[in-house]
Amino acid sequence: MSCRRGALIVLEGVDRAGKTTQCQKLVHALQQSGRAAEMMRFPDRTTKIGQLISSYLEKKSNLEDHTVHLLFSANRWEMVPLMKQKLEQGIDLVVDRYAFSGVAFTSAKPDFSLEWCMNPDIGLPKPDLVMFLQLNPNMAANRGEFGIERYETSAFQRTVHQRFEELMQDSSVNWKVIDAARTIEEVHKDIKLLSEDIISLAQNQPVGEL
Ligand code: T5A
Ligand code: NA
Repeated sequence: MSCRRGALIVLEGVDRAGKTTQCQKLVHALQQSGRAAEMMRFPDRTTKIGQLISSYLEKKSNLEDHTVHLLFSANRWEMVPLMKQKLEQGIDLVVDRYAFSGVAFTSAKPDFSLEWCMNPDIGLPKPDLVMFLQLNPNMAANRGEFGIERYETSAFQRTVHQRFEELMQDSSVNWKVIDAARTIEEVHKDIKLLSEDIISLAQNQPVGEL
């Protein structure tokens, strides 16, 4: 007897849009309704590659721009066996950032094309649903702790937002835009409904590839 696979659900958005808050609430809600749901996040700062990335983000070290892009991608690839295993076991994965952040952030730097940035992530498990938490970068800047890590400037975040807009044109990815300028509970309600819908659809299809 084969168990039905879990769904791969990703939350994306500019910094401080509320992704981590919403991922945690969604995992909790799915668990409450009897699903085996787990959270993952990228970058996963706990691995050796993740530690290099974390030190870079905290501005404790410098890395060449192509190099750090490939490290972010490698940090996803190193989790793929575990992701596939969990999905096959019927566990829903709620993922805080994924390849789309990778592309949006690096391609916001001068002289990086979307195409070059997308290449290393080709073949990753494809999310069944990507919810983009839409928040004006000026509003994001007013939420806690903005400005400490690398990339946390309003000018850079505005460019990142434009890159996400370009990525959302890709109709081969199941994007949903969520207005993140509302209360935590209002945003959660939408995210939960969309997730429940996709969970029942996803279990009848194999996991795709980016
Ligand atoms: N990056 C990432 C790359 O360059 N390439 C890649 O491949 C990847 C994966 C670190 C950086 O790495 C870059 C992108 C990032 O710059 P991170 O570790 O995910 O990424 O970043 P964090 O700093 O942990 O998270 P964010 O800044 O993105 O914040 P979140 O998760 O969007 O927001 P959250 O939930 O932590 O909330 C922020 C604050 O707002 C409040 C919260 O309580 C909190 O104080 N808040 C709300 N306030 C009002 N109304 C609401 N609805 C609210 N929701 C949350
Ligand atoms: Na976060």
